[in-house]
Amino acid sequence: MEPARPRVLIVGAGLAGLAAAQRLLLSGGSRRFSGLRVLEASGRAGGRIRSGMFGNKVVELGAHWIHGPSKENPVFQLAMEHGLLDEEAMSEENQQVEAGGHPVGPTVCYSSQGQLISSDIIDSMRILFFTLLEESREFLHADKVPVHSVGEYMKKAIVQQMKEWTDDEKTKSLKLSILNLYFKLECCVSGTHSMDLVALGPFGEYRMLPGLDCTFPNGYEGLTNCIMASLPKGTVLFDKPVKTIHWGGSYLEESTGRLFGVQVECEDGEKFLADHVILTVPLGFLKEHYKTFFYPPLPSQKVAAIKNLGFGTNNKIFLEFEQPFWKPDCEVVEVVWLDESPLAEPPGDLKTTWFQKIPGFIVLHPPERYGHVLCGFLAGKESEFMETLTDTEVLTTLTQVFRRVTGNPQLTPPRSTLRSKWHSEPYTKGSYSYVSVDSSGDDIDVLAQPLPEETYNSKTPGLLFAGEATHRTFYSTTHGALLSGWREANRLIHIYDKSETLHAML
Ligand code: 6YU
Repeated sequence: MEPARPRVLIVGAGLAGLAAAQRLLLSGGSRRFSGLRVLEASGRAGGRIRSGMFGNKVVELGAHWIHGPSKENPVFQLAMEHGLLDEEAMSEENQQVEAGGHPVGPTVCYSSQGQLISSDIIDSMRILFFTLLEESREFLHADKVPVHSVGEYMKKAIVQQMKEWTDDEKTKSLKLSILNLYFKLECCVSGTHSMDLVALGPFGEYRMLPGLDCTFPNGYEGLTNCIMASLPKGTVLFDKPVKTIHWGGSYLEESTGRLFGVQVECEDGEKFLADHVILTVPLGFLKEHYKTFFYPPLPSQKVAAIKNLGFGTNNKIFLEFEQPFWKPDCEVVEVVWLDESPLAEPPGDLKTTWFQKIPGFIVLHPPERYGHVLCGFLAGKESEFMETLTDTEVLTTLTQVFRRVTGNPQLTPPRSTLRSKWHSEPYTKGSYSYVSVDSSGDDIDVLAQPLPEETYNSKTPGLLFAGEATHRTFYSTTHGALLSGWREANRLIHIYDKSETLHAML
């Protein structure tokens, strides 16, 4: 008799979950796997890929760029196949650019005292910062690290560098303030409150692909929409938050008489049985719920990985102006807060200083598409605090900032604003993962390890883990999420390929 087709459930309809579903279906679809369903807590697909309307413009509240859009990047490949990118982004020339994850266009840099800062001093500090950051990636295979964190390493190196500075005190102080701006920027890139929390040893494990980071002219969500459209109708069940996953047991389905290894219980009480569950919920959600989300509880190593890996907040604030106060070719508006320094304690009172953590605002181009829109980035505790404010409070505060830094007290306030609030999202609880000082790349592998753990006579894994935080070298990115979904789908396909071959031989 032919064995019953395995039943697979996926939890989460972000890129990892959708990619896993699509791959399983392409591998033989319903002929091979029965009852494939994706349970999604929210009312939409895409997860942290989230394009939204700002007036009549499409903007990204989540993922912004394809990082390293070139041959090896599967998000880039898919986006090209579906015709979602513009000509320039797809050009061979763009694919070969080695920007090291930090492309820079024409920038205007204001000081908090209302002066423009000269591009010479900005450039020299930018070069210093990114040289030191690159050096921080060189400890991957070192036997010992000099300090625990990227932040500590860079600050020590800056202290050394300062010994060679012959400038007057005012210039030295300005240089430190500029370096502090880049620390804040790097907090946004790494999704952390402070670079002192980012582990030095594994920092070089994150892989940067070549290519000039590009965006989706009609929204990143076009990508997840294409995958959604390829799935049979009804595959994704929306507004189905999962409450508990009972794994490692044996559950009888009365209607079929079949036994299943996993039972998934939703918040609304509905229960689903499956042979395999691919879990793609964000690490932020796991950190908050791991104690009650799994029965039996997870093995201690898995719990340690969940607790120790980093998951921070990075938010965006979009501001639309009637008229730009920046020049037409300007791509970034930066603000340097004088008297701040990476070597000093950051300002303590979130209420009165949260906005000083914003390193800058990118200008959305082209203006024919976006009008005059700035997008500010803000990471860490200040970002989480910002989520608690009203739109009016944010808009009023940022108007004061722009008036102060441009020295124009009449500057017209932005006419509207739109923000992300990723820390307050109950099914995300932050933005993306990083390898914290309490963890290492091995924790990412532990997080990705299916359960029950493989032993020579174990059953096939009931519970599989995907999502950006499970990809050892591309964590925190959309391509990491996509590859992790494919990885877990392939794991199941491979298991059944082997057992089908065995079956045919008998
Ligand atoms: C990228 C970029 N980018 C900015 C901002 C954010 C992110 N990323 P999902 O969360 O998508 O899906 C899980 C689903 O599960 C979700 O739908 C939930 O509702 C659901 N769920 C949860 N609980 C559930 C339950 N109980 N029951 C049922 N369902 C449940 N990535 O490539 N380029 O520009 C940015 C950026 C503000 C928030 C980003 C970017 C990250 C990606 O968005 C993210 O990795 C993937 O979308 C995650 O997909 P997923 O499927 O795993 O989860 C050296 C070194 C440094 C390392 N970092 C450098 C890289 C920097 C990263 N770049 C970030 C920058 C920006 C601006």
